[in-house]
This record gives sequence, C-alpha cells and structure tokens, in this order.
Amino acid sequence: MTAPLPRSLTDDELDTFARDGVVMLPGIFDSSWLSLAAAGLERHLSAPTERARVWDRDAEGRTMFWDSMAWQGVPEYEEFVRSSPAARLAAGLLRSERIRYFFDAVFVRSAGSQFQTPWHQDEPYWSVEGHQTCTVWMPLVPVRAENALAFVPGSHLGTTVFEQYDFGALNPDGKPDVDRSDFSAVAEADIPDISSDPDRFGVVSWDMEPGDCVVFNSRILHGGSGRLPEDRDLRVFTTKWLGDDVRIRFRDEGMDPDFSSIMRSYGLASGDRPGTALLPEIPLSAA
Ligand SMILES: O=C(O)CCC(=O)C(=O)O
Repeated sequence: MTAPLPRSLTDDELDTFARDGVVMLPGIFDSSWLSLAAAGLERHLSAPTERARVWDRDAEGRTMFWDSMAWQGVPEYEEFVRSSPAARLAAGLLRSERIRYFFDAVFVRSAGSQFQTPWHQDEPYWSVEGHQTCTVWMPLVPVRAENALAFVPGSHLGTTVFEQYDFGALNPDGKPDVDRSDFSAVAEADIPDISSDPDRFGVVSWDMEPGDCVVFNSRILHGGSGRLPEDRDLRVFTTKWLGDDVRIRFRDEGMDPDFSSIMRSYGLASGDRPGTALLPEIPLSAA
C-alpha cells in the first residue's frame, strides 16, 4: 500500500500543474523516504545498470552521471516506488484513476560540475505516448533555484514536435548509442534558445530542500540544471509515472540508452495499454 500524502494537494497546486505542467511541492517526503532513496542511490552507484552513462567528465574529474530503470535491482527503490506517497502524488496531479510505474532515473553531479542539462521534452524519447505522464524530481541534497531543473510553464500544451537533443552524444566513454539519423524527418522545429532569454519564456525553478519535489508533465520543456558552485554537489532521484490515457509507442528515435527491447521482452507492443510486471500498477490505498 502506498503511504498517504502528508497533506492533501490544494486546488491551487492541482490547477498550477494542469496549467503550467509543473508544480513545486515542499515537504512531501519525510526523512524515512529520503533515507530510503539515499540508501538506494548508494547501492545503485556501487553497481550501475548497463544503461548507465557519464554525460560529462571534466579536466578536474568532476562528473555528471545518469542511469535509468534500476529499481528491479535496488530493493530500496522498489520499496520507494511501491510504498512512498509518490504514486498517490502522481495520480492526484495527473487526475488519473489508476497509476503505473514507468521507470526511475538518477542524475548525480560532483560538486562544482559545470554540466547543464540541455533543454528537452521527455515524452518524445519515451516508448509511450499520452498526456497523463509525469516525473517526480526529488533532490536528495539542497539545491538553489539557479542550479535546479528549470521549466517553460505551459509548454506541455503545445503540439510542436521539437528536434530532440542527442543525449547519446554525451558519451565520453564511447558507449553504444541510438541511431538518431531518422529523427530530423519528424521534427517540426528546433528547440528554442531558452537559456539566452529565460524571462521571455517565463522560465521557473525553485530553491529546494531534501523532502521537496517538483512534479512535471513529460511534454514540458525543461533543462538548464547544473553549473554548480564548487562546494555543492547535486544528487537527484526521479520516478516516472503513467496515467490512464497512456499507450505504448515504440520509436526508433527514442531514448538513449534505449530500453524498448526490455519492454518488448515482457510482451509489450505499440498500441497496448501499459501493463506487465515491468510497468506495475501501484494500488492506491484510501487516504
Ligand atoms: O536533473 C536533471 O538535470 C535532468 C532531469 C531530467 O531531465 C528529467 O528527469 O527528465
């Protein structure tokens, strides 16, 4: 059973998420959930999956590390997914009757790392399609607004298919990456240069403490996190969630590294509703 939220979501929070595609929620995860996620991250970093990548390694050896879909090998993550308030939070904000877990992703930067996450939308990379998809972005250390993940409010409502950033090119270790040569055929527009004029795009981000989270719709333009001060690292645990309107959609130009082959091995096919033990439904207990 999932734990109840520490408080009800307010109408303002629900409206903000629907209108802006992002909302910051202070103090949602108490110290027990934070300790669980932090213990999971320690275990995970000691044995990353084959999908792990170092997106950036600078001359001083500072790194930006990411990995995805590790929960089946990290019991603390699995407990967090099945029992923490995250499932209830995602279902509430997506206004979804039922909720399925998609995958986890971690973003771990050494203190002082200058790497900035490129602006992008998530859904075009994912092997699913739907409006009711979101990420719960949860820093395990304090982060200032200027270093936190930033968002273009309302951009989740647009219909433009933006050219995807090639995350596979962020690969100093020469790991195999997805062939993206076909994607420019379906892209309608370049991602705008948001960083050069954030005010014009109404960019938002927040000072955050451990326990706070940002929940964002997977179609929203987001990026810009990083460029850390010398004395600050950034350890972020994220969980990704699927609501009622979502269907499987495999894309040749999808995620890098790609785990659609794992999804196929569970019998999932394009057009299916998400299902199987890989994408478990999380039962929502009564509040
Ligand atoms: O934390 C970051 O730098 C990137 C996070 C992100 O892009 C995501 O969770 O989709």
